[in-house]
Amino acid sequence: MKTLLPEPYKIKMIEPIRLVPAVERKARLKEAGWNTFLLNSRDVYIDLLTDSGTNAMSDMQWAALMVGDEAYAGSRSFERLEAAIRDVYGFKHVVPTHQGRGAEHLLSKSWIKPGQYVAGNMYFTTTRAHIELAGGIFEDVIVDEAHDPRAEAPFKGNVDLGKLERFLDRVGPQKVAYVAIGCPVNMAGGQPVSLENMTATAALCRRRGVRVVMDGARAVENAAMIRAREAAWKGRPVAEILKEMCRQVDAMAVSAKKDAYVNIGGFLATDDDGLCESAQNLCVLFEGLHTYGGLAGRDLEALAVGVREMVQDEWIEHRLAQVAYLGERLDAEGVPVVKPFGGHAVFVDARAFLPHLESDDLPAQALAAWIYEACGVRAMERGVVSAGRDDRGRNRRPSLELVRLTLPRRVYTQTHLDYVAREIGALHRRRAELPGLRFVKEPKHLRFFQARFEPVPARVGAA
Ligand code: PM9
Repeated sequence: MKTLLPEPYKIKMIEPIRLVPAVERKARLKEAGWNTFLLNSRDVYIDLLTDSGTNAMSDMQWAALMVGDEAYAGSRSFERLEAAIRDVYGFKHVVPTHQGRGAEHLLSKSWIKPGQYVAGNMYFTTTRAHIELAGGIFEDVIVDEAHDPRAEAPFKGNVDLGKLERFLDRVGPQKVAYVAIGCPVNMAGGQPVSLENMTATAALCRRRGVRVVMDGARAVENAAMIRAREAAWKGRPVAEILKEMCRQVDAMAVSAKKDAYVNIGGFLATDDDGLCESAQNLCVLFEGLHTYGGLAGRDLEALAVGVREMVQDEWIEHRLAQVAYLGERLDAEGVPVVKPFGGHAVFVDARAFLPHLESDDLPAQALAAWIYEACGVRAMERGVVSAGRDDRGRNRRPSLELVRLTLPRRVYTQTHLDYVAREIGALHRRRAELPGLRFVKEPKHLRFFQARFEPVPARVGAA
């Protein structure tokens, strides 16, 4: 197992955490309806629910908050953000939004006509929800390896060009609003897309007159994986690779709560004047004026600094090394994990962990609950619950049934990761005792956030 190089930072401010006793964890889990999203953070010891908005800002980001220009219109903070995004990503226009789904909303409403398709490399929850709200239909064109947690290809996030071409032939390019490339693919285990594949996808779309959009929430992590895995780009600066990725697409929707180390924010970036005009106009309806998009001036400042910090190679290298370290530790404990490791999280294969459970026993939802109960670590389900129901009301049954252990940036140390691996390893050794769950409350939209569950009675005796 590789050793983890020391963090490229030291800690200046701390926030206490506490492992609540086992009986309390059991009670809190029941109160939360066995949904880790409904736990209170004070009851969580190590919080690996998400890396979204949970990052630690740098001293320079905190300092930047103080110069936030809170003018309603024409704020200097927006100018600084716009300049940072132009420099780092290379797009001409920037429309800020309160977070990523705000940008998805503006994009979907601007470019999707009801009945049109959006083809992409696997769905993401909020992205598909906004495609569908705009009247669009999502079509998955990711490579087959992405659906296999045990396949060890370096770029399991790639678009399958054959699938995309056949799809365009079948429906006709005029029925396709755009092709969306998630870089990397969150729901597939944070798997990256190669630059070769992005370039080929963009060329195919250009030939067929179809626009291409990037989900850039973790584009820097994707760039760092290209640098590590793609021969033509080996060792190149992440900043250079990121710019090249952006050159391939017509627009990019970004949740800035990931790569850019901030706690809130998002934006839409493009060179397309028409999209910019439409998004700016929708922005005033749904987000706020087009120079603040629902954010305070200080948020824009912290983001402007974060955007420049995120492409520094030593930061991103350490992040990827932390994720790989946790993955290798879990692997050594015998815990089935998705490989290769992605950039933001280690994904546990819940079907392989709990082979005695059926899909209707919601193995990943159950495993996330039992991990919390066992050791106070909060994780997230990424399986049948997250996938929701199709337009006929049937449960979608994704090939992957995963529990995500997500690392917030610059928050936890190696000892925290060692604890997580050791405790989940111990849980794995008593996996046969663990029951499944079933829904008792199922909200209509993005059900995984607010659903409530209970243990499957037939198996409760075994727990
Ligand atoms: N991702 C995550 O934890 C937070 C919400 S879902 C639990 O992974 C991608 C690839 C994302 C993403 C959010 C969004 C939406 C878009 N694309 O949460 O609205 O991973 O900022 O971004 C979450 P916002």
